[in-house]
Amino acid sequence: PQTIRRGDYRPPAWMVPETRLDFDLDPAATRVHATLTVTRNGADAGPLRLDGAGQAVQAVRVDGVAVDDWALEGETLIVPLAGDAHVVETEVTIAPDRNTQLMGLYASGGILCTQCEAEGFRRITYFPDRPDVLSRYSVRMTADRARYPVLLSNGDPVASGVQDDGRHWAEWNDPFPKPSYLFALVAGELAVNRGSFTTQSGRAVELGIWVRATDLPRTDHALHALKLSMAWDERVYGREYDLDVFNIVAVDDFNFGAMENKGLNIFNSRYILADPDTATDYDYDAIAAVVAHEYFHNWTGNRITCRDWFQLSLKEGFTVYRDQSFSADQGSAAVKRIEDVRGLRASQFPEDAGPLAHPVRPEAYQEINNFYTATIYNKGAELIRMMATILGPTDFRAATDLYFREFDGTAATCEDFVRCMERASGRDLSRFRLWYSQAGTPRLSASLLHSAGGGRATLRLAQHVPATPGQPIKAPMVLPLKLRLFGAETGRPLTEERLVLLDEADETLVFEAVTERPVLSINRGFSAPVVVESDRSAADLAFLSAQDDDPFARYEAMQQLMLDTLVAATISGEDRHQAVVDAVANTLDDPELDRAFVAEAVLLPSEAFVGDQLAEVDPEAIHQAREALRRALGGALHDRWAHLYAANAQGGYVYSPEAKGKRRLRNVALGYLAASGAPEVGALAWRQFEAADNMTDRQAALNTLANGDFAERPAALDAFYRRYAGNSLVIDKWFQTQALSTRDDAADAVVALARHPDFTLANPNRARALVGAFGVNQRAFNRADGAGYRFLADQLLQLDRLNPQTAAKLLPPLGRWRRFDAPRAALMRAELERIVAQPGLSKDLFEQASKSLA
Ligand code: B3K
Ligand code: ZN
Repeated sequence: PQTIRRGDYRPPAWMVPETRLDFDLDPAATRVHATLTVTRNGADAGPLRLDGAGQAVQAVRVDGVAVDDWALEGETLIVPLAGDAHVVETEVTIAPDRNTQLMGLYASGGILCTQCEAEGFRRITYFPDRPDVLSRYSVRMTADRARYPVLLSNGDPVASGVQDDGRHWAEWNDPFPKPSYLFALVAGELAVNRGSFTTQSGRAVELGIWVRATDLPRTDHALHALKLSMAWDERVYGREYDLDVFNIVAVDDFNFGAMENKGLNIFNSRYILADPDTATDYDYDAIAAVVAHEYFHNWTGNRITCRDWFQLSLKEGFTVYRDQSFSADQGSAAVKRIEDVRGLRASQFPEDAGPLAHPVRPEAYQEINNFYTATIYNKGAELIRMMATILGPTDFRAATDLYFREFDGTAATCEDFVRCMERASGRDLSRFRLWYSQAGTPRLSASLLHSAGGGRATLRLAQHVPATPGQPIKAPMVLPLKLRLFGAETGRPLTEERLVLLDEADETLVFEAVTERPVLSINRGFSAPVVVESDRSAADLAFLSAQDDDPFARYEAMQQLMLDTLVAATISGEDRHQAVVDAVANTLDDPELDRAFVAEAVLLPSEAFVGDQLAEVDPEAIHQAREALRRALGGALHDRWAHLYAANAQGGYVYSPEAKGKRRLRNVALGYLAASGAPEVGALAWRQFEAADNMTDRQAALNTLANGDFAERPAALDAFYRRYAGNSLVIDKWFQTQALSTRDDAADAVVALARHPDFTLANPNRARALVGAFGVNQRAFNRADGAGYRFLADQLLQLDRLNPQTAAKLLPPLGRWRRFDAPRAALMRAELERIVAQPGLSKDLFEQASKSLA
């Protein structure tokens, strides 16, 4: 496959100011007639080159006259043009019902819909399918009126009519020039939940959430989240919506979470549909976050788009930062930060430490769909957050205002964004830019010395950025570190919080008048996305977990204490449980703390995260060590868990930060009760399972029962399956719970579930629920005999024939072989080699598998 390089960027030879699309919709054969007004861009004398994929050219006309001097170069249509401005028409036929890749125009449960980012538009019609060609679109759709009563596209509806052959048509106009990846259409039998929003300048916007009629009762939460997002973006960034309508459509088959098409977002139904009986608190939060994310793209992505795909984090990193800030404002900002860091550590840190590591602004790719990664999204968001921290709120807002003013209507670069940050603040971010070009998670070591007599404390900081593929040597980065010292004896803060910008390999900070032994609180709020290695003792960590005034630092101290304990137990079998038990008891006994925070703080780090701390992952030893600590916590604090379980029971279901916090803590307590081995737990969990008036509690009870050996286990799995038969989003949970099982038989159960009549690789949510979840079940996936590796490779090879993009997304667990013992590494490599050798493999899967072998 061909490698595309960032340095090879050239401006387009032709622009397309106007695009007219005429669709004659039919699932088996849709005719697409495209009329492009093209103008030569600069001095380039070359022909017009239009990207295509999979369709056959039926006709080409230039300025109204049929021509036959066009040629195909691979799938690129080359049309020679004499002058500098022409009208070029093409006609093609495509088959949405045979589109299993779910890119371009496809059918999902009888609905015709599109997904064009990154390069799906070329599967619909011939076009310069690159983000820096902005065009004004007008779209006409004609379709069977009974099967496709609703016809939607970008922008505003302008006309519609009925024909006497049973078909009808609609025309939509989008006044804002946009790249082809933001094109969308939807045709289907859809019901709508309507709302309205009046913008700060008084524009009335008609909102619509379109779903199957039976799903309509589950759309209020999404609609509410949309209104909150619109108001938030006005208040926090001064960004107003710019069309008269904003539509969202939910479909069941979708490669990603959702898509920000201008004025017509298309969503995976799992990020729209919710009611208490079928969606957990986690689902509710994720829906609000994704609705906000896609809405925020209207400014960060659509009004200002990306010049080329290497700049993807320009829109994704910034938009994730924006949706994280939005969610933080809806409830506990501290808990939101904890969740985001947990996510970063679970997905981005391993990526940055493995064979697929790449900078936030990559240098090269074979398949751009492989670069919609945690690095581009979540590390990208951390970069924006660091700049916001360095600039402070006033300058950061001035900088984003400048960015919106200056780049509105253009296709911009990450460099353009950083320059706005510099210009508005007067700061020099030259060295900060390394965050865009250097991959790898920096490691920061911090050691604090105190000379009791002189009252002086010395903090030595040293950073190191590990080598990553193609980048053996790294320069020191700019790390914004929030830190503070506390007195070990009095518990009082000894300093104010300080923001230190570390930009050398090492640096020493001196604090005077430190009259008692200081304890270091560092990287408060997770101000820099780094790994901190400090020499803080268990006692100091326990102290911080109880005393630090920064809630994130408090959580972090507890996590570090737990991690140190688990690492020691894994390596040498050492039992240091008591320190953790005491610290957890302390946290549980603090009545001032938010319930949701307590629930997060007392959870043990995942097995995978423990593995990330070790030179070589021993999945079995880690599992045993973690289970032993869970048992110890469960047993030693049994009465507290039982008390919390009872005290946090609630009457009727409410969705509010307080109610969520109580549910969360109560379910964490249930988990620890189960770990304690207390005999009453099976019955307790079963009662909760049966009596629950919401999915959060029902699924938590199911997880508890499904992970253990309880007599109630088979009945719970069976009852859950029967109760929700036909609701595919809930059946996904049923598969996922079993794929994440901590039981000894998890791998065998997963292999069997892949033969369950409800399992299909054709639906990405279902594939992710079983195959994706299994890949992150460290112990089961890495079973010593390689059964997990073989299963994943088998599934990927099958899925690749249907949907390469989703297959490639599920591959990374196989690429972690360097982290394991030689026998496991050999088994993983053998599966990767089997994948690479497969004839007809997609370039998506080839790129990920071959890089994973290197
Ligand atoms: N921009 C889309 C991602 C499309 C993924 C294509 N491989 C969703 C989002 O980030 O909002
Ligand atoms: Zn996005």
